[in-house]
Amino acid sequence: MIVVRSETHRRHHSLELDGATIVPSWEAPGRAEHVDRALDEQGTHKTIGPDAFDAELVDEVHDPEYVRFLAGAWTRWQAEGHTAAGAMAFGWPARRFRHLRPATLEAQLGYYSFAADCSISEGTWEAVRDSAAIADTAARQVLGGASVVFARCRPPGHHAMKDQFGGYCYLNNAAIAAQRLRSGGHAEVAILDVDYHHGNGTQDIFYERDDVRFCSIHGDPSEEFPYFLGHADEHGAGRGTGHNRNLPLPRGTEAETWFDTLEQAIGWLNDSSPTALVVSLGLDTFVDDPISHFRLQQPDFIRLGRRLAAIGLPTVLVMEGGYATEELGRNVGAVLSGFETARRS
Ligand code: SP5
Ligand code: ZN
Repeated sequence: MIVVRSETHRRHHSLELDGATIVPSWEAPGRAEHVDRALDEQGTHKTIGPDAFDAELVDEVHDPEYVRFLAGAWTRWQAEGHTAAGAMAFGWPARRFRHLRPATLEAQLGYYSFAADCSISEGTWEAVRDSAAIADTAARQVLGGASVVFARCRPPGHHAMKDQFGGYCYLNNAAIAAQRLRSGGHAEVAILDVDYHHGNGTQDIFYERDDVRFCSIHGDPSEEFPYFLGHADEHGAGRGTGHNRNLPLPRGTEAETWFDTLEQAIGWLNDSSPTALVVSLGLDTFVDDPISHFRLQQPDFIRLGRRLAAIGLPTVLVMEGGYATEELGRNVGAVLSGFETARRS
């Protein structure tokens, strides 16, 4: 399988709130390092680096002002005289506040984010930019004729809204891949999100569009992050009505129920006859994930890879979450080898 990756992610060290304490994020460089090592050991992959970041493409799925905000945030944070090692919001335009964009970087952090689980510091933008370019490059490889490509993105992307970061995500890598497939000629693209958390950002970006259909299987937002989006009654709006589907499941869900739900998701995505597939591949459904509560085991990831391959579409696999860092490499490797075995036969 073609794997797209880069080392720039190492410059991104995020912090997150844990109760009232700031701690190093679960979303740490070691995640990608374990994945890269495991895939190198498998030895069956062709590794390439990302093409240049395409700002025009990214502006089709994100607010250009937001992208500019991300790109300049660290410099502005320092210019405003802050000495903290990471920039993070502490005030948001919650109920009955006005949604006007404030002037300072400190205040704009709240305007352009929805959670205090990720920060911006030196190197964050470079990592975010490369991660987006990795997803774009993977989609271009598929447009060039590859049957499946793995985009080893870090930081992840599916929580990133049109103009808000959060959930360890800044730019929406899966949305960027889907947009590239659209502009490369695929009339209808399907996005399947199997991360433990709802892909609120991807849903937001395509909610009023009928050319990219989105389905997410995730922990019920009534008890899981991102809490305020991801319910079963969110079907899309305007032209996009009927093109969004959420399949929330309770904490403790076992593989059997999860794979039954996967069948529903795939059946629904196929209803509109898409010609290309983007998978938001979160591995935090793993039984030993430290922040998640589904119960998939390593062999289940082989099964997942086989099932994704059987959909039979040109596919971009985009890495999202997964915080059992030691096992993450083997779990990603399981999906990829399951996929390849099925597609060869
Ligand atoms: C891409 C992705 O998987 N993002 C997930 C972001 C979740 N961030 C909030 C997590 C809060 C979990 N708190 C767990 C505390 C365990 N002691
Ligand atoms: Zn997740």
